[in-house]
Amino acid sequence: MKNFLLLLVLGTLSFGSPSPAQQVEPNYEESGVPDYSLPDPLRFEAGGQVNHVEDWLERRKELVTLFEKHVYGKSPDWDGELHAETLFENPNFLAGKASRKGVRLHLKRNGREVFFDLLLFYPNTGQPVPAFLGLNFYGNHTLAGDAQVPVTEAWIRNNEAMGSSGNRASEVGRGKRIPNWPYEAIISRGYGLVSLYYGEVDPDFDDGFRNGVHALYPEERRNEASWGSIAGWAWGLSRVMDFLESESWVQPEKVAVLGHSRLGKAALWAGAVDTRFALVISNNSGCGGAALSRRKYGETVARINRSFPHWFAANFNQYNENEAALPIDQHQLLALMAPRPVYVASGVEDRWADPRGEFLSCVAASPVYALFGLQGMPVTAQPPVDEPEMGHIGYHVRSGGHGLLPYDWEQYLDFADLHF
Ligand code: GTR
Repeated sequence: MKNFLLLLVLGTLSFGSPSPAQQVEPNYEESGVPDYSLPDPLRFEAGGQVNHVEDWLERRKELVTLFEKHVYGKSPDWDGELHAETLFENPNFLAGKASRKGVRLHLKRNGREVFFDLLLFYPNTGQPVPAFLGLNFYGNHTLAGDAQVPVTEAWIRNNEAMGSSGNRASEVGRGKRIPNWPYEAIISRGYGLVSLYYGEVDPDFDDGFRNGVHALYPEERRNEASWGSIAGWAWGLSRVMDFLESESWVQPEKVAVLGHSRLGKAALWAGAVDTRFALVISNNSGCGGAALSRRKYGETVARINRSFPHWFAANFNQYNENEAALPIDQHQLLALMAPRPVYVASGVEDRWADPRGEFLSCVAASPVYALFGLQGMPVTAQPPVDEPEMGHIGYHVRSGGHGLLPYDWEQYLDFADLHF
């Protein structure tokens, strides 16, 4: 009898039916997209229409609070000390056309310290210039062909091509990401570029939020709406902005924040909570970024929460297989940029990120721009491949797959020219 019971228990454990999310294959068919209706960005939770910009500013606060509570988690206010240490400086970069420097930002709070390294490039025009700011995936040395930029010592994802193993980076990755960060082209167009390694801001693994910038707030009692890693990366971008406000080469009122993929999600959240970012760019950010969650196309809320439990607030799990219950959807995240320009880019083969859902999000955010008398997304039908559309919301679907490519940068530079 005992053995029989044991077998029964084991049987339930090993042969128990998988949860619905494990069974479901990602949907890549338009016909498989459920019927859905999107929450209205211009309607207060209690009802009542947003008719004026003043109403929107109230509604905006309500939306930020909803995204904090249900999606990204609430980041703490920064009440520590920021100290910038110059690591190296080369005023004769690119045959004297530009400067490049390395700066270590030390964040100190209540006896604790976290630091991350910035790599800055800017044209030697003698005038302050606009700039792009973005987190990178594999360390600042991947944006440099020479040894002046040290290899990051922080935790890193293992990747053979980038030469990282045992969660440590190596010289193998040096310069490998220059094509994704074409600083020469950016500089020749009159812009600066600031990049930093995201793993120095918050290592990308589930450690119970003890390391990275979370470690600066040990007194924080975590709850279902506490900040996850995406919010941590976004918070780090705001600290870089604090620093840039004191830099003489840059026009701090013309800083565009940009990110690819998970870092595109972080760039959007940074732009939503910190209005100092004058322009916001999402490159292939997909689920939890620019794509509409309710479409359940490609990556879904359930998939992303199970694969990356540390990215979002714990509350976001309530919406696994339950997107219709979300009080927000991602078009409202784009709307939080208004009236500032925002650009969303997809890759046509990057179906996991739902290119069409990213485009529809731009369309559904546009009424908020209209409230400001601005044109958001100029078209309502998804433009053909490699034909960008630029209103105050920009969009393109590029040929090819998931990646931050020179083609994407050309559009971002044009979009910045248009608006700066
Ligand atoms: C994927 C994840 C996406 C995207 C991507 C990336 O594994 O499912 O949401 O963020 O990683 O960051 O490259």
